[in-house]
Amino acid sequence: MHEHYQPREIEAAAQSFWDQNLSFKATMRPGQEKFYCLSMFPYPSGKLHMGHVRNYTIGDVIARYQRMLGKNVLQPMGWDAFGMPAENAAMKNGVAPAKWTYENIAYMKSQLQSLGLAIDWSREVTTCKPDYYRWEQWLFTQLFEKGIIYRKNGTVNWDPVDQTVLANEQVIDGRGWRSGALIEKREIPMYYFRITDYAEELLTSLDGLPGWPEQVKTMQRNWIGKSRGMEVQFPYDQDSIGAEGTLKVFTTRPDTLLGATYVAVAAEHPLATQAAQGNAELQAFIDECKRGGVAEADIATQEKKGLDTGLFVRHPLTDARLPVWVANYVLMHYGDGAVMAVPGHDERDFEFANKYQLPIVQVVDTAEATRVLANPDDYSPAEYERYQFDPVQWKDWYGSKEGFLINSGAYDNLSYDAAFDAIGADLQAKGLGQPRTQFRLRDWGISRQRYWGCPIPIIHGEDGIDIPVPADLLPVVLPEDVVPDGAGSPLARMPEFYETVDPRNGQPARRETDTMDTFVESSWYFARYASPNFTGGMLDKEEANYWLPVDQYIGGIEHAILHLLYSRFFHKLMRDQGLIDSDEPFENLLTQGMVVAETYYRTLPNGSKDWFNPADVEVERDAKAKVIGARLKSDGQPVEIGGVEKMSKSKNNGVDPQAMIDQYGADTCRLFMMFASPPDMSLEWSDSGVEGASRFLRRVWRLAQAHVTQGLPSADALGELSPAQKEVRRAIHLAIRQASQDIGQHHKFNTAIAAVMTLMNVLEKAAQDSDTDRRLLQEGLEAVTLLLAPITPHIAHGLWQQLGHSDAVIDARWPQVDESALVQDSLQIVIQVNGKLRGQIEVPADASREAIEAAARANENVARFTEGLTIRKVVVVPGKLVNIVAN
Ligand code: ANZ
Repeated sequence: MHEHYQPREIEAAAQSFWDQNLSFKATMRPGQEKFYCLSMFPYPSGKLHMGHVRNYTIGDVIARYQRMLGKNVLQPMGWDAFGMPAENAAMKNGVAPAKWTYENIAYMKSQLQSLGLAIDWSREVTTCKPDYYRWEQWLFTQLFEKGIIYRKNGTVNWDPVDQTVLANEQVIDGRGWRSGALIEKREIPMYYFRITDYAEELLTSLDGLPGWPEQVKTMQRNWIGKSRGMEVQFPYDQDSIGAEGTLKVFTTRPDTLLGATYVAVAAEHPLATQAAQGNAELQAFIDECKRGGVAEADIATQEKKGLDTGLFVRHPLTDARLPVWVANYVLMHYGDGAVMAVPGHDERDFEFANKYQLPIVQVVDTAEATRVLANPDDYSPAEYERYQFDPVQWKDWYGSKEGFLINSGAYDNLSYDAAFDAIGADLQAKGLGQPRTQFRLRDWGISRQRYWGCPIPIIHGEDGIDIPVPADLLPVVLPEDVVPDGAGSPLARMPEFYETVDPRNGQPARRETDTMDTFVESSWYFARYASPNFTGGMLDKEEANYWLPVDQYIGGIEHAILHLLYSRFFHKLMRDQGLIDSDEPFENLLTQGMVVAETYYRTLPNGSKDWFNPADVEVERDAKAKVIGARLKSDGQPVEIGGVEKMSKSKNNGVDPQAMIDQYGADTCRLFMMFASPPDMSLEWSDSGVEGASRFLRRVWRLAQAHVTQGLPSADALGELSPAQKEVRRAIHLAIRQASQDIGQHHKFNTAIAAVMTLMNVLEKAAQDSDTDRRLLQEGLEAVTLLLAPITPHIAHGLWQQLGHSDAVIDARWPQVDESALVQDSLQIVIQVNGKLRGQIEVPADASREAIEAAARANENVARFTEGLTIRKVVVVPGKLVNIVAN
């Protein structure tokens, strides 16, 4: 054993031991409890960043800990390998996306391996390989035949110069990111997953996931967005529209029907199209709306704009004539693409009505409104005015269902629920309305007009029929030697790819050249890990049912909505396909916090900021270690301190994990990450924190080394211990108890590590004279090794051997608390007189209240501070303190 801690050697030895012994190869072991621990797989972008390292370390610590609890652990890893960055890199460097991707994978895999993760690499899954995506294509064909996948027209961003479809993030201020051309909206045929069929189940089964953060479940619920409401029909005013018919709207507030003062339709709505004929101004406005972004968030915040169509509809209950407007805040693809506008109670309608001088009628009186408006004398005129007209005050009433109807004729004084039913019944009787539940969730369009993705397995017959590629002709292989040039999809220009024959009749036919959204691959990889090399189908059912669901899933909060929702959806699709029995993929979810670091910059003459990497900056501190300034190392000149931010390329504050691993070793890196903060909180990068972690490991090594070089103590029973020895043993078992609670119950690795540090302080000071002392130190060092084993597995591997064990520490059990070691013979108790600390006494641990009180009264300090006073009361808190109240 080296005298000094040498991580490079220790880590290489441990890793080669694990490799040679296939230590992390997982196999089904019926009868043993399984634990499937999964971290979200990386996109192979080039090299690992600190967020990856944190994610995979957290997962690894949990996996190793669960193994020490005796479970059969599976921890796999793979690559989310399709995606746009590979195409962008290809265009920049002239390298095929496949080559770039495979090279990145090779490098990042070596980085992951250097971290010493307990991964079963025999299960590695790479989504851009045909042996993976062929099953995705197979599932696609099955779902297409079932009608769960269908084709319809969808709107895309079309770049007229590059002649290509752009992703939303490639459109900047309405222009193509490369060409700068104004983007047009185009309708093209695309394939959709009918996820809306599963909306209700995706919502309700969230209730069966107690192991998920509440916040994530709320985000999913909001995304699915279930609204109970009514479909209301407004009959056409025949004079203006010139035809019979009704305008359908969806509303969640039928109780406000009498407050509807106009109706608004989306730019794409048929009534808008009709009105625009011969109305150039309206047509221009409609075109402008259509050009706008498709993102809902933009629509919610943009300035409300509209135009009167000159058409009217009739109010379904009062027969009043209501004008039809085209408004930019009405979405064509939500509800019926039209709204009944109630400016008295809907914020958007209110803003719009104010702008265009449309009538505003209040029909629900909330308690506050009632109070203010009914007692004008209690309020200043200004206040009273505000309550009537200030949008901020109105806002409190918008959306509020707490109130009673007013200005609603026969419905006056009804509550929300009563009005919903009464108005609903009257509408139904007239055939002009019915209750409807509506989801915000849309079907999932998965067609992408890109090259580097999984080909959609459809053949277009000459008769216009879509034929799913038969199973025996799968996979449809994506050619890998293509370098895209940014001008449209290369596949659409490759006859050798798209020319094929119709499987029904052998006639010439054309293959679909779109590829799938890369979210599809990441929606089922967790299931493929159960049987990654299975060639008989998508999943080996026995393996899948043994390993799934995932017991612990770990990843970034940025995936809280789409990835998790799609994975849950796919799990249910696979279940309904008979591939798997469970309903949900992830039993427990841990969303890790961000990795953040200080930022530094200088402002350039043009006002923009030039960001400097923390590694290139020297921080100046005052005597109290407070940061007072920073200078660039290269020129010694000051830089501004920009505050702590998420590590990112744009702020140039990323720290390369590889440099840290190379300098300090993987264990230091892992220890720092786990010690600096609990996994769900953000972690601030700090050089001194890394130094501290390294120092601690050196201390552990040094103490063990000193112990071992004296020869290991005998393994005899400890026998009778002195009070000091009892204290050492108590410290050992306190640390075990603390670490077990912290890790087991709350994933609080940071406080578990703190407990080990406390124990180390005790062990370093403990006597090492007698054989019993040395046997105690052995017990203490074994505890330190075992408690650190999930976190710093390499040093633990080495220490365990040095401490005389022939088995590997990965096969050791998590240490057990010896309750008897926690029992104290005597306790230190604090004495207060009138709340002020006046002394300490030592009493037997089992002393009665009376005995403790007597000992306290007998204390000489107590006598001094109570001299001349009368003791009124003595409060005894057993095990802690005695407070003597005297005056
Ligand atoms: C009248 C009303 C009065 C409304 C009121 C709200 C408050 P959620 O809950 O998200 O489902 N709406 C309906 N279709 C729309 C569309 N295509 N584009 C924009 N807005 C639309 O929202 C349902 C409400 O959103 C509906 O209820 C409708 O406005 C509006 F005090 O009808 B409401």
